[in-house]
Order: sequence, then structure tokens, then C-alpha cells
Amino acid sequence: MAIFAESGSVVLFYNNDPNLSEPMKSVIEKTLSQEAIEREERFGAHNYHPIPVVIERGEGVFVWDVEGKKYFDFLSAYSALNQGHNHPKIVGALIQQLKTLSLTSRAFYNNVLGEYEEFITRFFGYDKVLPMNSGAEGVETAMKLARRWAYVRKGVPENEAKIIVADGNFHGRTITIISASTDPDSYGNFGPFTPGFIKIPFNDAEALKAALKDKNVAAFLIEPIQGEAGVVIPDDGYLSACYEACKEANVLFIADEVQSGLGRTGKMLACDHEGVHPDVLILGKALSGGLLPISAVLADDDIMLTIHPGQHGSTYGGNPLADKVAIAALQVLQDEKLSENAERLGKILLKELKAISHPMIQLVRGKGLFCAMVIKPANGKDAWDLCLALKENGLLAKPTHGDIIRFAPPLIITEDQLNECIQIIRNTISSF
Ligand code: IF1
Repeated sequence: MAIFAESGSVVLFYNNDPNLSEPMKSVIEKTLSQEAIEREERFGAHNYHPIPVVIERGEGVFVWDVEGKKYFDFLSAYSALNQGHNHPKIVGALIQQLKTLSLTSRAFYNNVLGEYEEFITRFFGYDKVLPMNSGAEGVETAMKLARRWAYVRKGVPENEAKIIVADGNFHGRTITIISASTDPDSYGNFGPFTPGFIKIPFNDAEALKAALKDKNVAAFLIEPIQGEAGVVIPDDGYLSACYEACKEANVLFIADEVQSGLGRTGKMLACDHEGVHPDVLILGKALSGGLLPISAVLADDDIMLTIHPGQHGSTYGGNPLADKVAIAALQVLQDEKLSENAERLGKILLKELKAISHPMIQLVRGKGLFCAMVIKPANGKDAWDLCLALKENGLLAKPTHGDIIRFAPPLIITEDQLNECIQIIRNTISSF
């Protein structure tokens, strides 16, 4: 088989290769994108349905596909790319550390982990950090910490600890985390489920107070703004009311800021909008600026020291590469004032999206550069079709739950670039 690629297209000459199911002498004109998509279809699990674009390069707010077409990235890898693609300072930190030491495991000490632990605990104001890799691992770690604290510090009977979660939550894909989910797409046909979760409505502090009457509750786990649910923002005062109720009931307030944190909503943490300091803070995604999986769980000693040596861990958790990358990623957020930029430009984005009038737009909501547009299908066109049209016009976004388009560019976006993107969105919608 000969492959001949020219002007962004691949021309495949099939000879009578005996391995083929039947001799083929035909020329099939395929773009590089089609080739890549078909290859994934054939050899990869079908656990995603991506927007049909094949990205080859990323830089700042831009990505380029294999045919060389340029796009604005308006998803930021679900807020893992708050600092933009391949931020030079974060890449530099990775490359520098890569030259000396990538991994020791926690069987031994190394000269970088302590530096990172001190940096991040001072950065967010906690006694200690437990470093993990994926966001889900961070959430699982927080759940284990909450249960352990309940038994050791609160006196909840062994195996009776409960964790309250909100309807519409998304905290990851492990069996225990989906046991807390109310989304059939997340938990359907994956049972049996981990017990010990109490589900209450989001944005309802009275429902939390009622659930807190159960003396075996260890913690309340909440996304300060629900990402996957479609950027669902609670009423002002909800987080502080929940925090106070948890304090009153001697229950841990755990904030999952994996997606809402690290500048996305216009503050370093979404909890900062209400001055809430979570008992346990979970970070992920942009903690690495999109370079590798890094998550972290932060808490004070009375919680963190309930886990003793050998009772929790991870091969790559806190590896030297991750440590140096995370320091650089946090430093970039601070030095480049990305939370402030998100707050200022988020106001423009929300105002301009709300100003677009079209029968397909049901509602627009957002905080900082964390926006969502709820789309009502019309004339057989839905949010997916709108995202395909946006792609054609040079902007990448993807619907969640079928009808909600998330608009979340990297926080380094400039006002001019944002205005260009708003124009693309405006023109695309008006073409429907
Ligand atoms: C997928 C969703 C977003 C998260 C919060 C923990 C995690 C996530 C608030 C787990 C992860 C990712 C997972 C990814 C797509 C994306 C997602 F659509 F799944 F729900 F962002 F909204 N807490 N969210 O948002 O972190 O283990 O993935 O590192 O699974 O499709 P992770």
C-alpha cells in the first residue's frame, strides 16, 4: 500500500495486498482528518463522540488541524488549558526537570516534592497537600479522607460514614464516584454501586440542613459551579450558607474545584466569590496547564494526618515532573493575573452572548470565562449542528447533555481575540 500525501489530502493506493480481505486496486481520496478519524474508530474504544476535527498543533488560544486550518479553542480541554496550549514557562519547567529526574515513586524522597508541597500549601492556605494524578483520583482521595476523619475524629461508627452530594454532580468516572452520580449516562449499567451517598438538590441550602441531621454524615462534596451539568451557578450566598451549616453539624465542606478552580470563574477558586475556605480542596486539570495529569487534595493537619504511611498513595502521585509543572502553572496564573483577566473578559462574553437574540437560544449563563448557552432545537438543527457550524467558522466548542454549549476559552485570551470569537458565534447563530 502506498500513501501519497499532498495539499492536505491523502491518496491511498491499494494494491492486491494478500492481507486485505479482497484485492483492491482503487484510489480513495481521503483527507488526513478522515484518515485519523477512521483509524480511531477502528482501533480505539468508542467512549467518546468527538466533534469531527483532528488537531495537530496547539499554541495559546489556537489549535490547528491536520489540514492546517486554525481554530480558537473555546473548550480549553474542559478547563485543563486555562493557561493556553503549551505555555512556554510551563513547558520550560517540564523540559528542565525532564533532563534530570522524572520519577522516584514515594518509596524514596526526592529534592522536588517538598518544594512543591510547600509552594502549593502556602499558595492556597492549608497545612498539607496529598498529590495525585487525575481529578477522579483527587475526588476519591478526598472521599477516603472524609470517611477516615469521620471514624477517627468525629466518632462515626465504622462503615457508617455518609457523604452528601448534589443532584447533577460530576466528579469523575470511577465506580465509587459514579455511585454518587444522578446522571444515568454516568452510572447506568455499571452497578453494583458504592453505598454511603446522600443526594440532595443543588442550590438548596435547606435541603442540606435537613440531610445534615444524620449524625453519620462525614462530608458535603460540592462543585461550587457545576461544570458538566452545564455551568450551573448557585444563588449568591449558597456556598457560604452550606459552609456554615456544615460547620454547625461538624461535617467537612469539600470543594471539587477541578473544573471551576484556577481562575476559570474570575477568582482563583470559585469558592473565593463567597469567601468560603473549604475544609478539603480538590484541584486538577489546569494545575498542570494541560501538560500532564496532576491533581491535589489540600487540607489541614487534623484531617490530613488521619491517613498514615501505607494507607493511601499512587505510583506517579507527586512525581518531580508534576511538581515542577504545577509550580510553574500556578505561578503563571498569578503572574499573568489570569483570574482578573477571566473576570474582566467574562463580563464582556456574558453580556455579548446574552445580547444575541435567536429562537434557538434558550438561555445564557456564566461566571468569568465559564459560560454556557442552552440551545433549543429548531428546524431539525440542534446544539451539535451549531458546534459543527462554529467549527467551520474557526471556533471549537462541544455540547454537553445534548443541548448546552460550554464556552470556556483559555484565560490568556485577549479582548480583541474574544471580540473576534463573539463575532464568530454571533454570525454562526444568525446563519441558522
Ligand atoms: C470525561 C465531563 C467536564 C470534573 C470535576 C472531577 C473530574 C472532572 C468537576 C474528574 C472531569 C472531565 C472528564 C472528561 C470530560 C470532563 C467533563 F464532561 F466529563 F464532566 F469537564 F465537565 N471533578 N471532567 O469536571 O477529573 O479524572 O477527568 O481528571 O470524563 O469525559 P479527571
